[in-house]
Amino acid sequence: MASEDLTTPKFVKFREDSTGLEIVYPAVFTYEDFESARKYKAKDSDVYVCSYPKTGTTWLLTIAWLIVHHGEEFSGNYRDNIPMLEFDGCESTEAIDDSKFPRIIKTHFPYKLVPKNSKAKYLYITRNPKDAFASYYFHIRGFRSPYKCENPDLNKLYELYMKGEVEFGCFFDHLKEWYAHRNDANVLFLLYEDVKQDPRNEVLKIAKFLGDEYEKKLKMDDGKILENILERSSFSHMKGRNVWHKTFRPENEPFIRKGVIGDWKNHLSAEQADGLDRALMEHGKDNGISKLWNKYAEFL
Ligand code: PPS
Repeated sequence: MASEDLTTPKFVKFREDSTGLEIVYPAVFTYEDFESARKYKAKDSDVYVCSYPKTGTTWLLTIAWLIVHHGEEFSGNYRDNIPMLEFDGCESTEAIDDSKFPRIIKTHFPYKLVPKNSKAKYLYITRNPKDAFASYYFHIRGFRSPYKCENPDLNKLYELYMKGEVEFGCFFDHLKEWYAHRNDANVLFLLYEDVKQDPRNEVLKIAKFLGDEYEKKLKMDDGKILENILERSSFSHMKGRNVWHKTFRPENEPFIRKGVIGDWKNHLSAEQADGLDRALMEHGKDNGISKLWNKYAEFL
């Protein structure tokens, strides 16, 4: 019997019969997980944090949580407070109390699969694909069992990534779909790099988008709430909290890992970096996504 390849992560593809829509999940998930997520009905008050994997989701979730809770952190594990729709499903998402504060929901679903409500708010964050890919490699090193991959190989992962044969499909398709909705009244489109460069400005922008009441609150009391939010969403503070998937990952593979712009230079070959640059240009020909990171050219 051929021995199992433990260097390549494994995925499963699901197809929804009623719509024909397809989605790729890490290998351990089932069609029932997907089906359950698709049953969730978006509420007026919901705040969605939407993204392709490894683009700053957890950071944006933390910022959104802090804004909505006036600077107070959640207690306990983060996924007990913030459901991930596609993995936790409808029931667990509905079980999160939203009687006092809006429910904050994490999702990597592409635009067409996210539950829609014209009153709900949708934050989308993206990050340059070279850093997103490098971060994804470390993600799989930390979560080996969901991908049935004991010894992930960066080169093999790169091949799958370039073909879009990884969870939630192709980075560029995901970005293009959401980018087309960047000017919708209830969508705020953000760059990881902008949050990194000027967190104060981006936090204020997010608060204003979530509602005037949040923006006003941030400025009250000599800006004390704003300062708390900036401190509690900083990389060093978040890294120090033992609330991120604490039971799953080995000590030496932290989920809050490095948090910088340009770390891909330490991990990707010149060919791999070129390949991702060219893919961005190709996919961005007619829509503007290829220019998103022009102002960060010195780092990228
Ligand atoms: S996931 O698994 O898809 O939800 O991952 P995601 O949260 O989208 O991305 C993880 C990367 O974001 C970095 N991160 C941060 N960077 C800067 N500041 C803060 N506060 C912060 N919090 C998380 C995290 O370290 C991952 O990036 P890398 O490059 O791997 O360090």
